Amino acid sequence: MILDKNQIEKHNDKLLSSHKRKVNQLATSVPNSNKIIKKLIAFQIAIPSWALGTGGTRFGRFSGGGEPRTLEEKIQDVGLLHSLNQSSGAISLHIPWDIPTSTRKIKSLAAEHNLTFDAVNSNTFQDQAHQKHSYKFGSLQHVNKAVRNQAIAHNIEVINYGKALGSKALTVWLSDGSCFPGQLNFRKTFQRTLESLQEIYAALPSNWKMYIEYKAYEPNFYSTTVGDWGQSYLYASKLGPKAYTLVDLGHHLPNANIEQIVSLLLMEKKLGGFHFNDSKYGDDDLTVGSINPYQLFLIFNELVEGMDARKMDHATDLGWMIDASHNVKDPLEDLLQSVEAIMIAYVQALLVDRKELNKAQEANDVTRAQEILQHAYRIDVRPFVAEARLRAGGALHPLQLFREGEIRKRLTAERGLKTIATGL
Ligand SMILES: [Mn+2]
Repeated sequence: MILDKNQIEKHNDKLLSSHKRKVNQLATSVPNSNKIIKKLIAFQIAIPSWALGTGGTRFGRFSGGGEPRTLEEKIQDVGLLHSLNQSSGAISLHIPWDIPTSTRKIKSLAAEHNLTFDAVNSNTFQDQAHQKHSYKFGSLQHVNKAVRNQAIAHNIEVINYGKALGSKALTVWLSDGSCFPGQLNFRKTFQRTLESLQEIYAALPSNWKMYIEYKAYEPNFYSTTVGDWGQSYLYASKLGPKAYTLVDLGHHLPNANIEQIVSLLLMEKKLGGFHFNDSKYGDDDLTVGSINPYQLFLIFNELVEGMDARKMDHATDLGWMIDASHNVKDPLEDLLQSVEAIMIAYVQALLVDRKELNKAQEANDVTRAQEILQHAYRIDVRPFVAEARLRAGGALHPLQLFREGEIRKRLTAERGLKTIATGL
């Protein structure tokens, strides 16, 4: 389904005068508003193919209507999001869930929707039909070299699909670990995993990055082989300059100071990118900014400060991706909310008075430092985010247009009520 440009224009016309009032008012109290809006237009967030269908839990899954049944339909859904917000210009694929039947056709379909292919993801946390060896006891860590070889070959196959599509990164998330004390020798497990990763790294094109994602627990409940940022950093450092740590916001133990982790990884040139989501308890996969928007702002505060210190390009030097799989919301509505939350946190971080904050920090003025941060956080920056969308050709209020245009109803009419997105 392609959204009619007239529909977006009609929607914008209706909201335009009230929007202009708000954006002008905000611009009077904020310096460099045009520069900020330009940065917002450039900032794109990749949508994962697996977030387009309703997620499930181990207890059940309640699918909605009109979910994408094929890779083509997933691309169309991301195209739809991108036409609404002009900030979702990339899709992140998961192999083998998203193996293209024709890379040429898939590439041209993506181009029609102005989409590029972000990081490709391998999958060695499930056994596939016709797979020779099982990953029940791990993949890249497995005690049997034949199992490790199978997992290595799969990752190289994923790189090859990515090369054909124009991706520039491989994300490796391992469910490898152990459920009981004594099950594994930690040192041997680390060495085996490192050797496997080295073989994959050797197959990486020169202009690619490899993201090593970590996760504290689940599906293993005693140890995880890439369990935290320290372990990921260790692998990434030993692998070489193309290997980076990937931070998934939901993959920490409760109350972890993620912004501090981000700051140090960035300083060490080992932060590769993000999987955005939100959580209250663990890897909850909730909408970005739905539980703890202040934490998201604090993370962006470190990102902007750290990237500027290294003169990095905010839009292109790190990988920005969403990773969520919610159970109760319309997935497209959820993704619109998530992208909006990311944009809001980004602008707020841009509005932090860095000079003043630095002065307060150097003077041990704790109160003043808090005031500076919270001042930026409490500015309602939504008019800037909307203005960026307007200038880029998107909708002033994407969610409203999604509902007014009855987009889900139209998708359901087109695809059916009982559809299940592939891969979930
Ligand atoms: Mn993730």
